[in-house]
Amino acid sequence: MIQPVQAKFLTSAPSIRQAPPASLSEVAFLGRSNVGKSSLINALTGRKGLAKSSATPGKTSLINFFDVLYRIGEEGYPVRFVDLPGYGYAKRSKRLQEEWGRKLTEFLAKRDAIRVFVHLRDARHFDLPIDQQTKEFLEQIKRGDQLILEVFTKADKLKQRERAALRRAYPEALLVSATKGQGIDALRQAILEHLFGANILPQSETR
Ligand SMILES: Nc1nc2c(ncn2[C@@H]2O[C@H](COP(=O)(O)OP(=O)(O)O)[C@@H](O)[C@H]2O)c(=O)[nH]1
Ligand SMILES: [Mg+2]
Repeated sequence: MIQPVQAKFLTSAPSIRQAPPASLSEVAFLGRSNVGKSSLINALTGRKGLAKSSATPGKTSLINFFDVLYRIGEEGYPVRFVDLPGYGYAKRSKRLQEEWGRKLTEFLAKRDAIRVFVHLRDARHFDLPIDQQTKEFLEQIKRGDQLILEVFTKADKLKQRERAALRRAYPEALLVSATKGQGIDALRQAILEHLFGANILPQSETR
């Protein structure tokens, strides 16, 4: 069992220059505005109000950092989660969208501490060009010690038939629901195994 034992908000930064020193391995959560980034961080840490979730898209323009501690057996595993501003919010002015896009790509490409990119897409609209472009961008900048995890959110909104179709189209991707808890353990496991090695869990517990 992977257990979240501690999770706290560290700080917010408007850009990479104001970001805190990189003292821990970082897990960057990115996706379209309203895809469910904050809700997923709350589910992964078991702390409902940790990252501010909102029904109004396009609100967060800050990069938010959270320090999280997981425990497996007697061992502790510290990580830093980074909640990034959402992209693709149509109601924002073009100039603002471009400015946020630049800020985001700069952070993703230059923040050395990032070891995992968690790329979120809405399970109901999983083939949007902007998400495809983001995926290609991540693949271009990815270093050898970095991992891209493709995650589809809001799985609870899919019918069984749609879920099966999504799994066929993206057999490697993880399907999660922050509200129902589906896929949360599997995502914790994928993140920690990349950061700390595939043998952190007892054999009997691996997927
Ligand atoms: N049904 C369902 N709704 C979700 C899920 N995750 C997030 N939401 C809702 O989607 C909206 C945006 O979520 P939020 O986490 O703020 O997205 P963010 O903008 O990417 O940080 C909120 O109204 C959430 O309640 C999920 O797994 N299932
Ligand atoms: Mg958010």
